[in-house]
Amino acid sequence: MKKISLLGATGSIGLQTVDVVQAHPDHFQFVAISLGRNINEARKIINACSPKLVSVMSKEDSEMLKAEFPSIRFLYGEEGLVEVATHPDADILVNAVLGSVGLVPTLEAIKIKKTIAIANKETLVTAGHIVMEAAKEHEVDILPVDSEHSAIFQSIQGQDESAIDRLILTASGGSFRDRTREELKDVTVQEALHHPNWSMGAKITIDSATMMNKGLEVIEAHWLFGLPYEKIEVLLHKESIIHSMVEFSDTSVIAQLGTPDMRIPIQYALTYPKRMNLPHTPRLSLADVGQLHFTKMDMQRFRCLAFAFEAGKKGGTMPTVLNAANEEAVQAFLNGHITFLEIEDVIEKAMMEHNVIQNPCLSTIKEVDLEARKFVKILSRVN
Ligand code: MN3
Repeated sequence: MKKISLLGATGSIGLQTVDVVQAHPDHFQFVAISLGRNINEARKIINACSPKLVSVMSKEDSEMLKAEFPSIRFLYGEEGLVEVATHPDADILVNAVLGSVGLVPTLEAIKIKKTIAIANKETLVTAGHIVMEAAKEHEVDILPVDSEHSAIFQSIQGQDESAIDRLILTASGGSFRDRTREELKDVTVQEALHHPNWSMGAKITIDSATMMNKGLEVIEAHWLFGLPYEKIEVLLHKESIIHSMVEFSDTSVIAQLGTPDMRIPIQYALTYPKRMNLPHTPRLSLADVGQLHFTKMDMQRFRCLAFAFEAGKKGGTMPTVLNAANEEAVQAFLNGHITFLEIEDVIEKAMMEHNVIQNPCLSTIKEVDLEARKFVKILSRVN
């Protein structure tokens, strides 16, 4: 029986993690979960999984739930997240929380040698140097949950890692793959929220349409697999069947394929290095798929991807600015304050404005994050 702590239980990855755990009640058990404000969903998960500890965002919600479930311990806020992440009974922490709140709990879990399954992009994008160093120091595995990184991770099992020449991350292209920049000028929030292959939350769906999601994944891949940005490539692959590939020095390429279903990489992180059946996911039929398509990425068309490579190469605090500016810009777009293409403009301006600080500590990262957000808010006429 593997005991699991889960940060971000009611998000898209969180709910699919609950799904995987419920599909294998003899193998997996939740001991602690955290969630934000979705109390109705929380009740369902608590009833189905009976964790020992639940952390929510507000004190009021924690008190209300405590009255309903007296045998369960309830906490709230940042302290609650750390308690969930470091629960003594857990074997593995699944970090599926949105935003930078996942960082400190993850570092605390690493310190007490919990295996980390990471789906929270900000943790590696903003503090990859700190997280990977801590993981090395405490001999902790950081297991990828995102489909691209899981594909790379699966492709390098048993391989000579010193012979890796290139990581090739595939990108579906998001909701606007086939549109020109001219055609992107007036797109609506509704159009942007419609993703052809994956069903995800609003923020990541917009990030897929701008290609920022892939950009953040490039930075994550750099930290997870320790390769320079020159050895990381993105390839447009609209079917989302090949989830990513690795090229070795003898020119061999190993790829991981599968039905686009996030429960596959989530489950692999939970069962690693073993595998288990996944009852409700349809098997991949390449005969039905028929054709797979690949196109070189156009960096002028997808400017956010170019920004991410630039931020990654500049290093230090620049990825924090990229991420914070993007979060605020996406929010401003969703709220109707800026247009779709202005997301790119404000990120570019925020990056131009910033003087990189190399090897930042947590408090510097936090400061830079707040500054970049403030800058974007003013720029996008929110304040
Ligand atoms: Mn992905």
